[in-house]
Amino acid sequence: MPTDKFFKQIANKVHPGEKLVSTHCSYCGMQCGMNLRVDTHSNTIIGVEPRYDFPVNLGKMCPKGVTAYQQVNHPDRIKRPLVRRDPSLKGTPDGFAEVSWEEALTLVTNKFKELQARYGKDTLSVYSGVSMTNEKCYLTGKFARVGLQTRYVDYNGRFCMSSAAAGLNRSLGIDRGSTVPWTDIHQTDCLFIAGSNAAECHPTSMFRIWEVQKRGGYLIVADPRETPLARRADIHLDLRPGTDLALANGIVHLLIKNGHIDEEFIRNHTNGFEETKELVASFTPEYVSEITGIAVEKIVRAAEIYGKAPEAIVLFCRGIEQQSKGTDNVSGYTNMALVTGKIGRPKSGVATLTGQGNGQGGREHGQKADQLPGYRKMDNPEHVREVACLWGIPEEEMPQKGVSAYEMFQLMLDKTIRSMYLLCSNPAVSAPNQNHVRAAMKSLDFMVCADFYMSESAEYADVILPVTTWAEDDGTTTNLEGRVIRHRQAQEWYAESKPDWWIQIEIAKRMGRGQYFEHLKNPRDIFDELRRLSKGATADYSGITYEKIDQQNGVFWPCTDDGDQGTPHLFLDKKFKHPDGKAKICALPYRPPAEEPDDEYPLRLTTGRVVYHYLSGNQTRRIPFLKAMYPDPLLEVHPETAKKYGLEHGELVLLQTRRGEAKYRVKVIAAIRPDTVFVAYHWGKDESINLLTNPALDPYSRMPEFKACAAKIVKLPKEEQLHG
Ligand SMILES: Nc1nc2c(c(=O)[nH]1)N[C@H]1C(S)=C(S)[C@@H](COP(=O)(O)OP(=O)(O)OC[C@H]3O[C@@H](n4cnc5c(=O)[nH]c(N)nc54)[C@H](O)[C@@H]3O)O[C@H]1N2
Ligand SMILES: Nc1nc2c(c(=O)[nH]1)N[C@H]1C(S)=C(S)[C@@H](COP(=O)(O)OP(=O)(O)OC[C@H]3O[C@@H](n4cnc5c(=O)[nH]c(N)nc54)[C@H](O)[C@@H]3O)O[C@H]1N2
Ligand code: SF4
Ligand SMILES: [Mo]
Repeated sequence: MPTDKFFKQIANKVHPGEKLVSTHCSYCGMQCGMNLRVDTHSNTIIGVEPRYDFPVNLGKMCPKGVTAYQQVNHPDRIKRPLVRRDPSLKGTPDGFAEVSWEEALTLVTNKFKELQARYGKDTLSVYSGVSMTNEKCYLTGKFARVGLQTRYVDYNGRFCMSSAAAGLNRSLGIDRGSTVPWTDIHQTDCLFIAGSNAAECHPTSMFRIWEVQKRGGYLIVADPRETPLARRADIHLDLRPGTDLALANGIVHLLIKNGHIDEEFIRNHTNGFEETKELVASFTPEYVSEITGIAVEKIVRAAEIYGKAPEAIVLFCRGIEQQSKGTDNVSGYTNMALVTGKIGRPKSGVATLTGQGNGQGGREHGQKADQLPGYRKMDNPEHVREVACLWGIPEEEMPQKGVSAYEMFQLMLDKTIRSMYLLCSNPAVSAPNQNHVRAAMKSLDFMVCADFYMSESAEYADVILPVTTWAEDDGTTTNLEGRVIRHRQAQEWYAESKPDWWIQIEIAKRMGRGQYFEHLKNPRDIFDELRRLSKGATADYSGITYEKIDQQNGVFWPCTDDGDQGTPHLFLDKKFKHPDGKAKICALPYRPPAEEPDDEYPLRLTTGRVVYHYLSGNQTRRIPFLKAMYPDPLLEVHPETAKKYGLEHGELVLLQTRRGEAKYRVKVIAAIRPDTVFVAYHWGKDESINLLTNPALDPYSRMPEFKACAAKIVKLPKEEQLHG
């Protein structure tokens, strides 16, 4: 692996006719470094090349990354604001007319004011996402609470990182996704990876993962499917969906039994060991095998390898987090590191693989219903006072905390919420229990959607506001390591589109709240405000500047003053972030998924991703190469199960759960458990697997159970086969 001298930035290098703009991929939390190639005659983006000078990806990119630039000048871009003229066409892309920004913004603010006058301030809601810069995420929280003065703001991270956040906060007292920088990953002796399809979802991590094995280290993977990662693993723990907590407890049981624990570390730096020891006592390999379906020997061997490894990193992802006990799963796997003391030093620790590009930064700056910038809490009066003071609003004007993303849709159905400002998310594909969510959006009195393409959700809007893409604006994101990095504008704002921050400031002004927003003229102003506000808070960015990011190739938070270089490794001083400085080993009783298979719905359905598409698919289903590689969703079924139901590869079938149904073509594949089926969720309308998923929420994180519910396959008559 290269040394620092290779990491020379070549931003804005110009040759006649072409310049390179150093930036980062728009998609996943890896935030791979790349240069956008810009034609200087037309000032348009014409291509991309990976950056070798960014230490995370070292010149590597995945199929989504290398085609991401094709989004920017795509013919499907929305060019001007759209206003719905025909309400009867709600739920379709038709019935809109192009209008000027002035007309659109006047309509939006008049409607907002009218609804608030009739039904109170909280009748408005803001539903956001984190494929946006820190500047935009921060401003969105302020826009909702200060600009629109509503309590109802939440975001798609509820469906993504909320269990990781709740679990890490509970165990370690802080939620910075990774306790180590990514440059540690390949240097460890054992990687224990649970619920991650990294080869498809964080592909540029793979060279580091393989490197561990090349160096003689071990790879252990817990996943109901034999993903590319699992296939190469030394041990594949092929568990039943939704049974992770039993596995985690079982491994901790064995670590204790085999004496692979660090008693001094436990004594000096943790609480909760005795209760946990007692709780896991019954989680013998035999009992765990019964619950999870994993062979006893594999469980025993996995615990032995992790226990004996001098250095080890536990990695987890949505496979364990998107469950109604996702928070417990996170704390359960984190217990492994805490009882062995394999945390708080280089090459050992825990990390969640953050999903969206700014999934880390976006969850720190106050878009969440119960949270304020810097990771401050709304139920802490001191935090509320500090932020109100910094925003310059009277403390009593600070709205109360709201409800989580899925719960907002429930409030729409009962008319508590009558309007939504939606940006950077496509819940008509991504939220669970779609029948309910689509009905909620349809029931709104007035809906605004800010997007650069028409989306399944935008079809429910009354006004669509065209926004710039990631490549047309400056700003920062925080990658899966906790490293704050810079995105740079490579092209002028497309057609009449505007950045999200510009739109929110304009709306705030028209709502009579301009005094709190007018001083913010560009992303840098917003970053400076965010920085100031974060001072002294958990996610402290106060020492981070755009210049320092350039000099250091990114800055890891916390970074508390000008002289601070940032914090790549957390807890080197063994000080965890609970008030007593100790981490919490959690005693977590096992409970099954909210819905278990039965006679009527005998299969376990789990959902996730494929390498070619991103989230709701609204960005990737338009890119010719990606679409060609994976045009439609497929139902993965084990050959034994296919035989049992008489299914052929390629056959169209009906998949049903208690909440809904959809038709899929069968992909017969041995790389899945016979009792489990899998569908990727990147498609909308009738193909959406979220018509079927279970909205059972985790009690702490309010995360829905995307990863486990009961389903059945119904064969379709021959005639339907031909037409489907
Ligand atoms: N190509 C691609 N890459 C992406 C994204 C994308 O949409 N497409 N999205 C990004 C985002 S936002 C996210 S959140 C991440 C998600 O990244 P991942 O979490 O890696 O992706 P998923 O496919 O949702 O699920 C991961 C694995 O969990 C397994 N799994 C299912 N149920 C269980 C279970 O009960 N226990 C365990 N242990 N495993 C289980 C699945 O079989 C799957 O292989 O990816 C990011 N990267
Ligand atoms: N069944 C099932 N469902 C899931 C999951 C699962 O594993 N299984 N995973 C969940 C997870 S982890 C996630 S992260 C969610 C994601 O779900 P969504 O948030 O719905 O996903 P996206 O496709 O990213 O939606 C982003 C939308 O905003 C637009 N957009 C992109 N950038 C910007 C911007 O800067 N500004 C504005 N205004 N718009 C922008 C895009 O065009 C797109 O229409 O899905 C969740 N849903
Ligand atoms: S791994 Fe993630 S950040 Fe890197 S190129 Fe692929 S999608 Fe983009
Ligand atoms: Mo995600």
